[in-house]
Amino acid sequence: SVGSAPRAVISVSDKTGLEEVAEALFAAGYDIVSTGGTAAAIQAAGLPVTSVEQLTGFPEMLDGRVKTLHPAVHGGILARRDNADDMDTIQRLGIQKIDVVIVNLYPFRETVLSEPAPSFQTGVENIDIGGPAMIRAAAKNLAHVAVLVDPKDYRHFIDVLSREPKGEEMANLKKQLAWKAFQHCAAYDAQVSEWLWSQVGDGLSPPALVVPMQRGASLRYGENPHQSAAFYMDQSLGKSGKGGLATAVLHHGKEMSYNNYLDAEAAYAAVCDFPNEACVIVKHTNPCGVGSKQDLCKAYRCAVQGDPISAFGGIVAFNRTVDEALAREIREFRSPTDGSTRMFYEIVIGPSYTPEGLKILKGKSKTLRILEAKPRLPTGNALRQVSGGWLYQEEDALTPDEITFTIQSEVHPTEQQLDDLKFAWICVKHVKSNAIAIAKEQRMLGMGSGQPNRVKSVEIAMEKAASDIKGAVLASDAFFPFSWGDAVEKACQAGVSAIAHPGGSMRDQDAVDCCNKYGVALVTTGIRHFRH
Ligand code: 93A
Repeated sequence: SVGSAPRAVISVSDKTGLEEVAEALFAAGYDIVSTGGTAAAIQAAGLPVTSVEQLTGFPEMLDGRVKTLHPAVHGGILARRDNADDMDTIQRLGIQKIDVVIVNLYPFRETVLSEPAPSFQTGVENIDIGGPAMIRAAAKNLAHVAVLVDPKDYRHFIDVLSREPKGEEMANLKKQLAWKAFQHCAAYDAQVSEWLWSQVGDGLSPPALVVPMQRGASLRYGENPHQSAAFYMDQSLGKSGKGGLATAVLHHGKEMSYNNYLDAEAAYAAVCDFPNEACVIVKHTNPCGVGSKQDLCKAYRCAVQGDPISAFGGIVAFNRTVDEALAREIREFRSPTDGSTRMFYEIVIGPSYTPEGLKILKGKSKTLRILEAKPRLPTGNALRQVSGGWLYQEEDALTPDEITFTIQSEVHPTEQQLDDLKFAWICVKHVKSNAIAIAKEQRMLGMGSGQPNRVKSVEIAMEKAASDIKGAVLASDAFFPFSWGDAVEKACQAGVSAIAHPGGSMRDQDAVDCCNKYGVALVTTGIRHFRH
């Protein structure tokens, strides 16, 4: 029968606020049509409700797969009120128009993420079909139909409905509800697609629209125990063989923590920047030991000796295969400051292990995490969060090969010094600003990081380099604002033989004059490596 009262269809899995909105619609003179569970809840609240079966003349069937998928529902939603043909058609077919659609979908995401993981079939059955069809139909007919997908919007809708049910405010609200409705369906479909992908894998050509983030393992906690955390995998990178931590294999040890991921990333990014065999040891995302030697065992020893106290409990990264000899070295090496204690590490990470090497490393400790990761390639993109948004930048992917080291001083650096400057330049790129690295013979002797004033970073780096500083080189991630009596002169007086900085300061000439006075070589790179 074609009644004259306005009509609302309500079909919700999340029944929050249901009673309130149904009551308000009833008070405004609406007939309410509902699916099984929703109708039962409305009835229980003491309100009259028509079941969707009564409306369609069909029972809910196929275990509820087909409930609302019927012309009596969709014709009623989609008919254009200002189109005479549409109105004649539905009248002839005995279909009554539907003015309000309140739908939220099967809790797909909650279901597939619940523990223990549900079966594949359960996941599939939780894909809502009829709900999105109604939401999309109502949103398309936004000129005439209001569609609500979020209980948080009920209150506002009820207010506008009671104030001016057919006025301009309601017309605007319908349009806003429509965009939200499509957003709701799009997010829902993305979740379904992601889950299916995780179940069946890919193998097809990538879809035009890539949903990049895949929630991976939950982590025990974040930077601190009171912060919850998770790893999100970038599908486009992880599966394309570009490597990175998402696809790294954990051969042994405790599960990876949030801080482990951060530190492993810092260590691996740094070590993969070195063209020759290298070892980088990281503590709190800063390289504290770096060595590059043809013999990887030597590189490792140099890295530890650079700062054994900091290296203790650190992350050790290599850019070449970890073999038996190296594994033995890592297992046995004793702290140079305290010969009776073997070094302890959180993680060893490298591109590959020989079977023997892996076996020996596993014997070092039960907890040592042994990670195998494909050599890290620049991801191109770097995202960081600030309140209210995201900051995007291209990753700093420049290596010394792509940088011109221009000599500014009277004294020219020797080949060896230039090699060491390039080595120090890679180190400094991976140290937090203000960053200073002091190096000699392809090993880092000291670094200063994260100081708000550059001269302090220089002092810390010099203190760590101690007496080895004579003849060493120094790199600075940004130019020296002052030289005389400041960073540059202090380094010269301490015995540094060559210095690299980007240049670009108003007082660049002071740095040149100062180095000339002390007979130190000075080069500029024209490239800055801030790392905030
Ligand atoms: O299985 S469905 O895809 N087939 C349908 O025709 C259908 N119509 C509504 N799921 C369908 N719904 C969904 O049922 C709604 O999206 C809502 O989430 C749920 C409400 O069911 P109940 O009222 O029985 O709790």
